[in-house]
Amino acid sequence: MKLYVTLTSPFSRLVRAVIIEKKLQDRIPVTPIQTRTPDSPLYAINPSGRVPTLVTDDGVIFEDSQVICAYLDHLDGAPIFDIPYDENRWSTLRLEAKVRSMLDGISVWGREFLRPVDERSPTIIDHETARAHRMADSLDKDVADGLFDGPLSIAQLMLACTLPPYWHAKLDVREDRLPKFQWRSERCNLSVWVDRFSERPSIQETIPPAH
Ligand SMILES: N[C@@H](CCC(=O)N[C@@H](CS)C(=O)NCC(=O)O)C(=O)O
Repeated sequence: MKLYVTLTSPFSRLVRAVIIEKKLQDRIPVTPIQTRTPDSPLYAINPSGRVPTLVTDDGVIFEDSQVICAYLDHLDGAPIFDIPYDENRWSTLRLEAKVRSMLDGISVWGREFLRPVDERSPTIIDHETARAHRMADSLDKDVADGLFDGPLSIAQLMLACTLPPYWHAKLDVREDRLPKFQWRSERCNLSVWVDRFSERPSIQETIPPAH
């Protein structure tokens, strides 16, 4: 089994965090691979060229962090991230979808900053900036309401992977990519929660490199 990632991809980071939470490090080597280049070696493995990509021992190719996380969670027959069919099911699913939605937007936003300056779209940047701020406000309230308390969940891991990579105080070198998103200011609940949650080894050990 092999997991292809880029070390800066938040979707890959989520899967890497799940591998650590599930103590699967010895079983699933994490292999960084170049993406978004005309000759990326990933194209021969996964036609979409996206990470995370998981290749199983049988040579089956999985993509998409949600599916890969669920697959890995079930490998040992003792899943910890399954969402039970109880009265909390829909609120848990709703929260996970909300964080994923923010991450999707932030990825589009971040991608604009990877383009040469004269190819960036101010329209997309403005749209995604506004979306990210609205969602950070709303998530700050969700945290205050205790929605991110409780047992470990994919929504929690994803939230920690969504906010810090580019804007964690310790990684402020990345702020040149997304200069307008100061997500911490006036979002105390979110900021405190992210810092506390980020003490987990699965988050610490997957911090993206500065460059
Ligand atoms: N929905 C996918 C998104 C994966 C994704 O967008 N990956 C980006 C990196 S963050 C990628 O591989 N981009 C390469 C490309 O667009 O060619 C997931 O959850 O895994």
